[in-house]
Amino acid sequence: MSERFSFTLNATDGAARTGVIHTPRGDIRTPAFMPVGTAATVKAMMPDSVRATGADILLGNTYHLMLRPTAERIAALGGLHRFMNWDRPILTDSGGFQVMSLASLRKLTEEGVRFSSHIDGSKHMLTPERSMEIQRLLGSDIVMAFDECPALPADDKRVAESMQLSMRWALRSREAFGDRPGHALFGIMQGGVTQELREESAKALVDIGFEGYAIGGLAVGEGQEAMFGVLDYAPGYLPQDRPRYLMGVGKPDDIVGAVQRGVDMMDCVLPSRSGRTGQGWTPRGAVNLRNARHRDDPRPLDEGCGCPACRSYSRAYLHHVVRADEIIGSMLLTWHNLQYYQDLMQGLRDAIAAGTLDGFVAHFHAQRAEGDI
Ligand code: PRF
Ligand code: ZN
Repeated sequence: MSERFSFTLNATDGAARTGVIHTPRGDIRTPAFMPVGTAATVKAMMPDSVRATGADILLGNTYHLMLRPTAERIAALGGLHRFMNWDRPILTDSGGFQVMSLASLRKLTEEGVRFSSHIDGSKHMLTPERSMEIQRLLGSDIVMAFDECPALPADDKRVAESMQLSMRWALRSREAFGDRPGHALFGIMQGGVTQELREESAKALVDIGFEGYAIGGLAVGEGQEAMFGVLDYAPGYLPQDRPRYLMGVGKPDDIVGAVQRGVDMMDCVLPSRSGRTGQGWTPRGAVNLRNARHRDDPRPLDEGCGCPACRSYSRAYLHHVVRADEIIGSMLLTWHNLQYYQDLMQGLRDAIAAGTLDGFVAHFHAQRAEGDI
């Protein structure tokens, strides 16, 4: 087992890439989808089950874990991997983005963000230095720089000032992170949908130097067309030999479009969260299992899927347990959705390796156009 963090690029197809991120806790095959385990659990899933879907890495959240059960408590109990019984790589987000969407009474200064907890109203401060400390206490393998992400649309001045603040915080994150062999620090590009700001942000990050680079500030209300517009140029500003992570994306068609444009890693709550509301994702699109049309349907959700929900249960059963609010409904649909996402990533990796990504993407869109049957 290599004790260092490194990235090997194995093949490209157009702008798309496939490779492997090596970490002391195991390899991450790219393009990779990271299931979200915000509160030290991928909701409704056991860790072995998450692994069985093909996930190589999970995402955890500084913001949630610092509030409950606290980073210090997790550290005293042996770190996040041991605490949640997941021994493979974990990437942790740095907290700023979640503070802006969840906390109240936020006050943003050069120093950091002061805020009140959404759980009990208690007051806290996050700075680049404190975020690095929390992510170290958690034992995160891939640590994210502390940044600020403005909601779009926002005027250019606000987006520029926010990006420049994030770049000063990126430098402070790098300095506070220190030298930690086997652990990686990723910088986060900001700049909204403005090409000059994206370029300026990328240059600032590359000057500082990171083990990987995230594209932040997208999927925040700008729409897919505008997001793809940014992804047509933004990955090109980043070093070829480092992983690129698109934060908080997305729907299956967002993922396919991002991979086509050179993104290596993504995360999203969608497969797990929508599984808990009765939605199942298949090659033919999203299926709402609450719908009465499934009531007498003996067929599986997706004939081509090997997950427990599809191998052993009918649409009629899934409809019943979702309607009855039974816990197994969330369990089965979360498993299925994570399986669908991981199968999609495997398909993308194989197609890039074979040089057949265009054909794969054409088939992906054709199947969705047919709709659920
Ligand atoms: N920054 C951080 N986390 C994030 C984002 C960001 O811009 C996004 C934007 N889609 C999701 N999660 N730190
Ligand atoms: Zn399935």
